[in-house]
Amino acid sequence: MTRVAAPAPAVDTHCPYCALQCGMRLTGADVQPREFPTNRGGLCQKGWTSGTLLTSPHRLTTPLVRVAGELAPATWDDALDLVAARLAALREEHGPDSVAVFGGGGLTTEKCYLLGKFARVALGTSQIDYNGRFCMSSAAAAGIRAFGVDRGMPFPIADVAGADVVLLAGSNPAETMPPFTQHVRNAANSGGLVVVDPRRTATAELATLHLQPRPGTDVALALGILHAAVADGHLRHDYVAERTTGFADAWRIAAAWWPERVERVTGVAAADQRRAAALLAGADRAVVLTGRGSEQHARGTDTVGAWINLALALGLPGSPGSGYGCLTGQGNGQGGREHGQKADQLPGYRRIDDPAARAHVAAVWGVDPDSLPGSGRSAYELLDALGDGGGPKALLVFGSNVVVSAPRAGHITERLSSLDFLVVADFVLSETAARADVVLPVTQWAEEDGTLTNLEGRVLLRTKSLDAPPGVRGDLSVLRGLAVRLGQPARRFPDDPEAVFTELRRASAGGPADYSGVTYARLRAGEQLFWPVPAEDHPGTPRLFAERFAHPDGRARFAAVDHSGPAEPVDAEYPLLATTGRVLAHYQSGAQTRLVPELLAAAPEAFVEVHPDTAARHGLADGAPARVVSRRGAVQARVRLVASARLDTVFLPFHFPGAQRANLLTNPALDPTSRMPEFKVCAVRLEVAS
Ligand SMILES: Nc1nc2c(c(=O)[nH]1)N[C@H]1C(S)=C(S)[C@@H](COP(=O)(O)OP(=O)(O)OC[C@H]3O[C@@H](n4cnc5c(=O)[nH]c(N)nc54)[C@H](O)[C@@H]3O)O[C@H]1N2
Ligand SMILES: Nc1nc2c(c(=O)[nH]1)N[C@H]1C(S)=C(S)[C@@H](COP(=O)(O)OP(=O)(O)OC[C@H]3O[C@@H](n4cnc5c(=O)[nH]c(N)nc54)[C@H](O)[C@@H]3O)O[C@H]1N2
Ligand code: SF4
Ligand SMILES: [Mo]
Repeated sequence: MTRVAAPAPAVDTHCPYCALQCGMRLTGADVQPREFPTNRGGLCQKGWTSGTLLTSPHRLTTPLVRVAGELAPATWDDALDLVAARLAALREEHGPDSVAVFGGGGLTTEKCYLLGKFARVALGTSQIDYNGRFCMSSAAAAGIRAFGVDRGMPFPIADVAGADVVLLAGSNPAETMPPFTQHVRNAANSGGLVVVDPRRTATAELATLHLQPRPGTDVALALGILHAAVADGHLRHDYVAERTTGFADAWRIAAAWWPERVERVTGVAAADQRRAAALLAGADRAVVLTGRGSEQHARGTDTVGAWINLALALGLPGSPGSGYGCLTGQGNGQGGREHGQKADQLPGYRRIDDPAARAHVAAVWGVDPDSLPGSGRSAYELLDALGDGGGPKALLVFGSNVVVSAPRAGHITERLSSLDFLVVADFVLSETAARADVVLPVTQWAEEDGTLTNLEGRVLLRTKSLDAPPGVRGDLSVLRGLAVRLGQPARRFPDDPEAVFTELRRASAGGPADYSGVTYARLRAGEQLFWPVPAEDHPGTPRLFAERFAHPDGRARFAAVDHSGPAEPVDAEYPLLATTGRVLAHYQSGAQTRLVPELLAAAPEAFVEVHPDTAARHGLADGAPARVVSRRGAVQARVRLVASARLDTVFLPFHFPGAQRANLLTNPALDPTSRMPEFKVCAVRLEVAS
């Protein structure tokens, strides 16, 4: 008699990729879109094909250990015993900071939390940071400075949909969050979509007004628009007096940036700056949003501060249907930056140097507060210090592919090679995993429960919908297995996601990102919970600033910011600016999406967008292989002629490996506050490739 397998039940869940966290229904590995406020039934190509990797022959199903230079299959016990023994020996010989941990904003909140606890308690190291430092850190720092708290969008996405004017600075959602473009349709239809991008992107094509500044000049542009708004009588005096501080100092600088002067620096016509100011000021409801284009700069915190200043001068933050927000990027970009995988942070968005925070979290963890290490190095500084850089000798990576995604990637790859010991937990053999001494194969999104916090600050439950293949283990179980081998009591490292979340609720209680009232039961019941949720009977906080801002005086702060421009100027040898970013078909380092046949076919290789006149001056035709060279390295990429490009700027996506890595070029100049590297601008020259 043949056995008929019961049909897999359909499970409502969310996409494994970006922070829009589109709602989808999974039946086995089959994906269908579903109605959810962020996607309203839409999905992008990555979402539609996201089931492919679940059954892909490329996924890892057995631990791998390097033997005589080659990765070879091993048992879990052997692999975990080896990792624990090596880490313990290094710690014994060189101290706890000789072992480092690198996390990711794609990990569920439970994983981020347990990873931070594992580093501080099981390893005792201060050396932990994560890829969100490359993503959200400048917006986070600027948000904390201005508003006293960092929640990317402090209002639900419906407020964007309801706004008549939306200004998008350095964000290209038509490629990075396609279903999001529905939410700016109202603004576009009513003549109020303003897009600030050096490239004429698919998003800029939707705009009423496209401002096309020279990369790295957003501060000047925002000052010019602020200047125009004030000069034309649009300053909201009542709001500024009642709800803010610091306008006079900010204005002292903006007063010197009249639009004609700004035009000379940015290339954006003075009339267009005035038009942007008038559009924003004339709207009933206006929203200013920033993306990585404004933020990934050596002055990214100030750049976001300049856009926030504009929003504050017009009275937007905290006013009904209006506001400022940043568009968080990774699936759990928000939750992943709140619960302790950041070098200076403890769960609940607490500071690791705050004695009260240390005491609270240590009590939850059952350890002595004095045993918790202090603050560690930021992501780039950590990677730069590895091995013979004088820092940690071993690195554990969970959820990042730094060989492709870190700035100055050639140098970082060398640092990784100089480590005594590299461990990578992943479900595919990423370029970073391929260099590891031990690779631990883990479960994927659809094979485990876990929570994520989307770009709105809404906590979501992603529910298990199918069993993992034999041989793989969850990240939580890997951490538990290692912790126990390092001498920790097993109960301190639960591997059940709900048990971890229950502990996290207590650890976050009373902190800025308070999740204590969120429960799996409430999430399963479909409650819409935006943090903070300080009690189980608390409805959550969709809009953060309606009454007051999170500073002790309740007021928002203008930032006294001035234009300074990119860290690396152009010169005769490197006369062009290169900027980097994304295309629709690939996600991040491409570790996942390059293994999905439809996506690889849509975008098979690196390219460099060049203005036809610039290309011609370099003897390059459309489709020609080119070399793009910076002070740090050279990239192979095919020329793509783009008539709307700026003459002084080329663009490369960063999704491709090997010699096609855009990050061979990028400048690791760091923002002084956020420690964000300058991914969005460096000086290059173009050459014909042989
Ligand atoms: N398809 C796809 N979608 C993704 C991702 C992905 O890898 N692929 N990743 C997700 C993640 S983690 C993130 S962080 C988001 C990122 O989402 P976005 O911020 O939309 O993405 P980027 O392409 O990095 O940058 C946006 C734009 O910034 C512009 N830009 C460059 N320099 C400047 C500048 O100086 N000023 C201004 N104003 N603009 C500038 C670029 O031309 C680019 O069009 O996307 C998420 N969604
Ligand atoms: N030049 C340039 N560089 C950039 C950027 C840019 O705009 N320009 N953007 C930066 C930004 S915003 C970001 S966010 C970073 C992202 O860059 P990366 O940090 O490299 O991000 P991913 O490529 O998503 O890598 C995630 C890895 O973790 C694995 N993974 C996914 N989920 C899990 C999980 O649950 N557990 C484990 N153990 N592994 C998992 C994936 O298979 C993949 O190999 O890149 C940054 N680099
Ligand atoms: S927009 Fe983001 S969340 Fe939605 S389907 Fe695409 S990658 Fe997934
Ligand atoms: Mo990101």
